[in-house]
Amino acid sequence: MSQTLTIALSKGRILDDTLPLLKQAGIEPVEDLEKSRKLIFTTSDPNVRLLIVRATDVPTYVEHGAADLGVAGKDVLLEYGSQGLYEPLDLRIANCKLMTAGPVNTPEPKGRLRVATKFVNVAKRYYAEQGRQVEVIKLYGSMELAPLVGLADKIIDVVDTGNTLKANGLEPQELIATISSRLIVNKASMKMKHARITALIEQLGQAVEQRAG
Ligand code: PRT
Ligand code: MG
Repeated sequence: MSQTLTIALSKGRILDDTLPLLKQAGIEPVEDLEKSRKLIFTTSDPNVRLLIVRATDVPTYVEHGAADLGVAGKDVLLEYGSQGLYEPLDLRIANCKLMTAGPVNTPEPKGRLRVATKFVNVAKRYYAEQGRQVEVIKLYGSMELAPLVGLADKIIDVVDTGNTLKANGLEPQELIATISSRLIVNKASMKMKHARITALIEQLGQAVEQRAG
């Protein structure tokens, strides 16, 4: 049986920060991924290929076994629900915080809170735990706009420097979760390709430790 591995990644910060870790594990793409429009890439290891997918689609590819492994933000995993996946390693990259945010110096509305976010499941769970009645409004991006035009009272989004919030007159409020990217593994692959995958997890774990200094 072949021990070919397929790894799903998204372009941008996750790719930028994952490539050095993969390199230490002996896996390097044979061409420049950021410059290419291709979506499947061979690597220096003839038994490893990389798939480029949207960040939010990584868990889907891995859960269904179209990829054996993937790298996804914990925010994406909290929203997707990770019971169908293994999450063996915190890569400690693409760090940020999942937060509520609202207009600066604005009191909470009296009635039901309206919250705009792409993290609908996270939002419902978060406010349900607090026993707060909310209307969750699904958006796909540019969440910061929603409170400015009266679509919502607050947003839930990932925050890094906070500059995007600030530029839109918003302030970070409640911390929902501290976020980093995780290695995720398909459950069947973990059984069928156990030796190869555990070896890779071990190598990546060492690369993470070295990077952390
Ligand atoms: O961009 P696309 O719609 O394809 O998907 P995506 O936004 O989910 O992907 P990508 O590549 O932008 O993010 C991948 C992962 O990086 C996320 O799932 C997070 O786990 C993590 N991450 C780390 C971030 C940020 N930092 C971050 N700052 N993801 C998004 N942002 C956004 C933030 O929402 C804000 O709009 O970047 C903007 C700038 O942030 P500030 O606070 O520094 O201004
Ligand atoms: Mg983005």
